[in-house]
Amino acid sequence: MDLFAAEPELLPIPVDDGELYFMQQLPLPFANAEVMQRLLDETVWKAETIFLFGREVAQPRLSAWYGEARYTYSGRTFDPLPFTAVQLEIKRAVEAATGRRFNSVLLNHYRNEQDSMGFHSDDEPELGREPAIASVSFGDSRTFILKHKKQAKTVKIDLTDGSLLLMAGKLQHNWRHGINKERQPRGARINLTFRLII
Ligand SMILES: O=C(O)CCC(=O)C(=O)O
Ligand SMILES: [Mn+2]
Repeated sequence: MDLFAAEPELLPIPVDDGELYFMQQLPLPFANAEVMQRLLDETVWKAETIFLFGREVAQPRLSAWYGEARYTYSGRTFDPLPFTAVQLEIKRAVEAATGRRFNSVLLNHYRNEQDSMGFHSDDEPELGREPAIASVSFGDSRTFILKHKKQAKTVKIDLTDGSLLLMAGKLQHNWRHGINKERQPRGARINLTFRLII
């Protein structure tokens, strides 16, 4: 952390075959704890199910889809709810920080250390060829892991309270990412991934 940095900065994280940027604290008009509480209270959280070896099982996290466009992933289509006021505040801050535009958000609620996200790329056709995906985190930090698809390369980023991670360029094409369960106890974390559905 540079104590003399006057402005919060979106800094590049050097990776091969893609673009990655990180900002320690997204500038927001409310405290992180207040945003977190509103996201917990005002989001219609769902325990979605997936098919695993022919059996229907609950995803190891809660999720919600908001914004202006339908979204299909893992063979299922999700109709959005309209953006809430606090989501619009975060979206505005993310667009100012990144210079990109977004029209949808997937929210994930990791309730404790048992919740996780399997390795995947956000490469659905409706995201376009080189999608920009902006990921904002609140609450307890979790380790975001990127694994290169063709090389034995792994990048780990601690996604702390209030942070912004931007994935862009060919990153989804060449890398997978995910969040593992933790051995040590963890409190709640909410992550919002803003996307532009074309
Ligand atoms: O929780 C995270 O940081 C990752 C979320 C993610 O990869 C996604 O929603 O596609
Ligand atoms: Mn993702």
